[in-house]
Amino acid sequence: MIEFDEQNRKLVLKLVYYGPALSGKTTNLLCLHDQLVREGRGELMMLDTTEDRTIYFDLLPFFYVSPDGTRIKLKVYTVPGQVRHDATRKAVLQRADGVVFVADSQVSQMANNFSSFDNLERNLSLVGLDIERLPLVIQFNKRDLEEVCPEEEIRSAWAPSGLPVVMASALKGWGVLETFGEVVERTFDHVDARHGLAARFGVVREEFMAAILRTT
Ligand SMILES: Nc1nc2c(ncn2[C@@H]2O[C@H](COP(=O)(O)OP(=O)(O)OP(=O)(O)O)[C@@H](O)[C@H]2O)c(=O)[nH]1
Ligand SMILES: [Mg+2]
Repeated sequence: MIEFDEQNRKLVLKLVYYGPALSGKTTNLLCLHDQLVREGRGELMMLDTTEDRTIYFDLLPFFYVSPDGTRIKLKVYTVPGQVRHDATRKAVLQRADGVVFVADSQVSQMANNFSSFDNLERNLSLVGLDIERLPLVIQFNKRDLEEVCPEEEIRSAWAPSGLPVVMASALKGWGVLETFGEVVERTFDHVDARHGLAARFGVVREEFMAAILRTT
């Protein structure tokens, strides 16, 4: 849920990268950190990571100041995917304004993707968020690998959900910006429709998107 400070014209939006263990959530943030310009982008904080596994969360902040001085902070988190860290996942998911579900495209990982998505649905409802209304983007990562589920199969399986599905390789650096752009755009529109970002705060969507997505 968006944090407002109307008097100081400051808002904070929270985005969460969710998904099974080792699907590439942290790699997505590393890639965003590399590809997006330094100006407006904070440093990537990797909290309590052992052997490349996220134990608590990773956080990458972005800052935007509109021409008339409204400040928007975008906090991008990842959750730990390992099954045993469910309490942490739930804590990180609280008050999310938008979610990216990072699935692992490998055929061998399809069951893990399903159970992680079930876990997302359950945790969203436990923290009082409605999956039907929350901005949600699906990413199928690791497309560079051999044994992956065919794209057409994935697209037809997800078509009934109406959710955007992006193919990616966070390791190679493609599909990551597209995924991020989709979730930022949807989140902006969702918050704008409910709270009037444009009308109340004078924030112009195109300017905001262009500033956030500037690449090096
Ligand atoms: N081939 C390939 N490997 C990837 C890709 N993305 C991530 N990986 C690798 O997969 C492993 C796990 O990546 P992470 O980004 O740490 O995964 P995670 O989802 O953050 O994992 P947890 O923090 O344990 O939930 C690492 O060895 C990455 O280099 C990809 O697109 N292709
Ligand atoms: Mg991680």
